[in-house]
Amino acid sequence: MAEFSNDKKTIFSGVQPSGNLTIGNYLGAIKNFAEFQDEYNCLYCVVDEHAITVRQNPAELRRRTYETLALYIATGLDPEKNILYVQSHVPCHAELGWILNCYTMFGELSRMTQFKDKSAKNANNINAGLFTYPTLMAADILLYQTDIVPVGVDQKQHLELTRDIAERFNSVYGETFVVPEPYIPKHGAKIASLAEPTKKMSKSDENENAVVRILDSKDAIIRKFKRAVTDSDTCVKYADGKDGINNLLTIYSSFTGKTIEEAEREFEGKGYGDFKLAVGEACADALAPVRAEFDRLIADKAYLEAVMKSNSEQAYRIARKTLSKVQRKLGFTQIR
Ligand code: AQP
Repeated sequence: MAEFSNDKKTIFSGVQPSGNLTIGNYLGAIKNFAEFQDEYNCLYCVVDEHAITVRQNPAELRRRTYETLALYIATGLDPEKNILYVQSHVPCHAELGWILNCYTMFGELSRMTQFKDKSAKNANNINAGLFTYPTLMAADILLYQTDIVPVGVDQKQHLELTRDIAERFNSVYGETFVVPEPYIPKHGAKIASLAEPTKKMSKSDENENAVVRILDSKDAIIRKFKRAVTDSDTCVKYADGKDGINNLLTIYSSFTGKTIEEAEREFEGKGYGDFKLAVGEACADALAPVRAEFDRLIADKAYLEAVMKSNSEQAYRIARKTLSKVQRKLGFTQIR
C-alpha cells in the first residue's frame, strides 16, 4: 500500500474514461505522473463521474474504467507507491462537489471554455453536470489537500477556478484547504488534432484519423501520421501559421527527447513524407512497451480489482478527514 507521509507534498490528477486514451492524454498528463512517485504522495484517479457529463454507453464505460487503470500501471505507476483508484468508489468526491457548488458563482462556471466547447459539441445534452464539472474537479483536488496538479494546458482554467474556490472557502471559514498549483509540462502540454491542428486532440473525437490512441497498433499509428494535415510549404520548421508541422515537431520531440531545434536540423532538406514517417515510428516505438504491459494487465481483472479496492479504501480515509472538517465548519451536525 502507498505510504502517505505528512512530510511530502501531495499530487492529484485524474483522467476521464470517456474514450480510448490518446497521445494527448499521455504526453500532456500521464507520462509525467511516474516522475513524482518517489518524492510525493500521489493520487491518480479514474474520474468516471466526470465522464457521465457526456452520455456514455454503460458497457464501454465499465471496460474503459478498467483499461484506464491498467494504462496508469502500464505507463509505470506502481500501485504500491501511488493511490490509483476510481472516483465513484470514494463517495466523498460527490459530497464535497455538492458543497463547493454552493461556493461557486454561476458567472464563473459560465466562463469556462470547456463548458462552451462541450455544449457546442453536445447541443442536445447540455446538462447541469456539464456546467458544474469544475466544482466536482475542485472537490477531487481539494479533498486530498493537494499541493500540485499535473495537467495539460486545457485544464489550466479549471485549476484557476479551483484555487479561487479554495481561497473563498478559506477566507470565510479559516484555513481549510491547501490552495493547489498546476504543473504543466514544458513539452506536450497541448497536442493538437492531426486532422484540424488548431484544435486539441480529444479522445472523444469521432474522426479516428484526428486522434492517435496509446493502444493503436504500429501500423495504425504510422498510417494516421502519414495522413496528418500539414501545409503547402515543404520545410520542417516550427513557425507561426504552421500548426500541423508545429504539432508534429512537438510530438516528435516529446517522444524522442530531442529539442525542436535538433529535430528541425535532422529533417533539413527532407520532405514532409520522411518527417511524418519518422514521427509515426518514434511514437509507435515509444508506446510499444506500454502496449505490451497493458495487454498483460488487462487480462488480469482480479489484480485490477484488488488494486481498485485497496487503493480506494486508502483514498477514502484521507478524503473523509477533509470532508468531516468541511462539514464541521459549515455547521452540519455530526453523529459519527
Ligand atoms: N490534446 C491534449 N494535449 C495535452 N494534454 C491533454 N489532455 C487531454 N487532451 C490533451 C490532458 O489529459 C488529462 C486527462 O484529460 P481528461 O480525461 O480529464 O479530459 P479532457 O481534458 O477533456 O481530455 P480529452 O481527451 O479531450 O477528453 P474528452 O474528449 O472526453 O473531453 C488532463 O490533464 C488533460 O489536460
